[in-house]
Amino acid sequence: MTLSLFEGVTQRQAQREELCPGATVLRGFAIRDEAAIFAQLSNITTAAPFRHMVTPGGFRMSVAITNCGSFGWVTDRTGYRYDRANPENGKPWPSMPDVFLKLAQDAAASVGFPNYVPDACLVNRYEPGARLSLHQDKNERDFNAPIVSVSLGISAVFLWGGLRRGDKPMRVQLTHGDVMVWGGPARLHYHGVLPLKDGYHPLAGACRINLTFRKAA
Ligand code: MD3
Ligand code: FE
Repeated sequence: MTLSLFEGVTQRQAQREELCPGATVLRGFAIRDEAAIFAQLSNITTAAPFRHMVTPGGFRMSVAITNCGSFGWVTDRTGYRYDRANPENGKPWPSMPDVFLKLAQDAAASVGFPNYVPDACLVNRYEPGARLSLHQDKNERDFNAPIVSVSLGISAVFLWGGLRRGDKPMRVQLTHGDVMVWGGPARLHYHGVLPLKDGYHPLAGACRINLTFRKAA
């Protein structure tokens, strides 16, 4: 059966959820590129393997990370920052694949952020038990640019808080292919991820991968 134009439109709207002004979930938006994304991830992680970085407080992050793009997010005992070089080998991060850039730009444009040019893509890998405690992303120079995040692999529960750490967060299930755009008034909200449960995804295996696109410089 073919959908009428009206049904097609309603269906498209239903896949978009606004968590609050400036924060929108686009359900399944990345499915169209899933094969190309995993092919590129394999190249990226061969050149710049995932590793567990240490926070300024001396804790090993349960989430393993790597980056692509002109800048990569790094942490060590001296602090959090964006760096052009991978501290592991001193080399520049792998460049941002066209399919990543196009996906991030299309997602941003579809919720009202045209001309988005991210220069950093942080790749997070969660294995069962890995979590991200509530935090704000404020190492970027320009808070006017949105952040775009792409969830892949096993589903996770995302915590979406307010502007103060103590604001009670809402829980949002994020599944493979979901893309979120965070900008404007949502840009500095606290957020985190609950410990990942066991699971399996045919493309990602027993983990969750999250890409976050940022304008760092
Ligand atoms: C809301 N990553 O890398 S993505 C992070 O699922 C991070 O790996 C989580 O938080 C993850 O910093 C969440 C969604 C996300 C990313 C950045 C944001 C939400 C955000 C920045 C500002 C507000
Ligand atoms: Fe974050």
